Amino acid sequence: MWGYGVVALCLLGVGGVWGGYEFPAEFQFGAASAAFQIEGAWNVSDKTASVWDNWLHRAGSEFNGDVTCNSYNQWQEDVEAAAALGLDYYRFSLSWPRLLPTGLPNEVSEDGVQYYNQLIDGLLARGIEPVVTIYHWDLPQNLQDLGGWANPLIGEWFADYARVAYSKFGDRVRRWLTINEPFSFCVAGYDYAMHPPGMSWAGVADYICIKNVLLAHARAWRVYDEEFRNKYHGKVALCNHMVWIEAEEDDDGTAELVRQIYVGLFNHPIFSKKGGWPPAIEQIIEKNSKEQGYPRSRLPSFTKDEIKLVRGTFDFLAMNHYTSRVGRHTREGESALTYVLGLAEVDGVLYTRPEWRKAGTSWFYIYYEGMRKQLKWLKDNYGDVEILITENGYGDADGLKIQDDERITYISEMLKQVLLAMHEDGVRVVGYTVWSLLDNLEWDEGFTPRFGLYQVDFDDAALARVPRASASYYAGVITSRSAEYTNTTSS
Ligand code: GBH
Repeated sequence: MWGYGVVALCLLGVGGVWGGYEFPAEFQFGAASAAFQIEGAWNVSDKTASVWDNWLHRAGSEFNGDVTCNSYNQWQEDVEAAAALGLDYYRFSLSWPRLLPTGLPNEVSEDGVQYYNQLIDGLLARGIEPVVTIYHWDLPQNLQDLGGWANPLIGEWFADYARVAYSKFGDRVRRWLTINEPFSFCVAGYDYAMHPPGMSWAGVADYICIKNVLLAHARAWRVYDEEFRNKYHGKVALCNHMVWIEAEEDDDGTAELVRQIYVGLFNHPIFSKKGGWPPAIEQIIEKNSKEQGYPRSRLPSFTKDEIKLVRGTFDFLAMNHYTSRVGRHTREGESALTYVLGLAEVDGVLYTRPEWRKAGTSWFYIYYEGMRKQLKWLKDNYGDVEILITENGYGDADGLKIQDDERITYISEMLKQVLLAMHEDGVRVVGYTVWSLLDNLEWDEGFTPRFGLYQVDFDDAALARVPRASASYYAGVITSRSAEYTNTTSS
């Protein structure tokens, strides 16, 4: 089907090394946001505090989410911005404490429901599909006080919350993401205290969090499957962050072990035929734990029933991808530099190559080929699954800036890698989502990193959404089905 376009472009010599492939007509383009990062209105009506409200209200924090983009009141401007791009879908998240003030479903906030009803209906009226993340990190503080993601009951609490979301919005929402990036909150929240709840207990607390997330996702997927699928015919998936782990030439197998930790822990239990933890990692952590004097593995095991509960709980695979690292074994005299999610289990270190340019946030190094390699790895490990790229985008620290050529280059190069993965590696990618529609509150990094296709000046009370050059580039991608970017505007 793509053949004609490819041949034509090659004859014209436009293709370059990436082949000049085009996106098929059914491929979809979207943009994303998350409730805490854009809504503001943190205490209106019956909404209670989330862990992020409280985390950024602590003494010494120079910013908070009280207003941010004020999307709670200015959501119509977000819909207009999405419509101006010609998006097929807009991915946003529901705020748990806005919908369920106690965290539990005994009370459902009418104002909360009305807010999301308006947004969903507003999108549909402009022909934009709402793709809804049920949980994007803003846990009700009430539930955190009971242990949050470390309390095994969170699986029931989350499934109850998901049931409310499906029953209120499932008539109009056909694609659901249960939980956004457990890697991020289980690691930044439990390994090194950069996110709430602010623990630093790598190798114990992070693993408990991950196991509970998998069970919570699985229960929520099964609620949809058993109670809503026949009526609404929608799709549900867990949404995972994936850092591509590149191997050195003399790699001794460590890089693949790190992949099985960074991506495998979150995906193997769901997508592999057998289910459960990646076997190699499970064995290594059990052995390490026993040698360290623990009575059993620090990686909590799954019972047979839990393996069955989690296995197969997907309708597609949702991947957020931004950046890559090289992973290798520590060298003689070098101690493990980081103990971040299990690296120490395999004596691994991560670093970046000098040619991988750093973008505008601490963790963001650019390696375009990582996108293609990560997609291919997913196919090799989990088979021919439908993949939706639920986030990719470019964060700069350049302040207000309309002519954002670096962002355009990044998106364009990443889209070329997606096309290569689809055409040359046969990976079934069905859509691509830019993070983010708007500049917003970048969690612990405040308002400095900017990811928006639309600029927002947070010092201006109007909080106008102003399209950047990347917005018109992306609108062009959507109509032309091509990733090509010709820089004609700047010198
Ligand atoms: C995603 O996180 C999030 O889903 C989204 O909300 C966010 O705004 C967007 O991407 C852009 O960042 O210890 O230095 O790694 C991307 C992955 C994982 C990057 C957590 C920041 C914590 C700081 N993030 N990580 S660090």
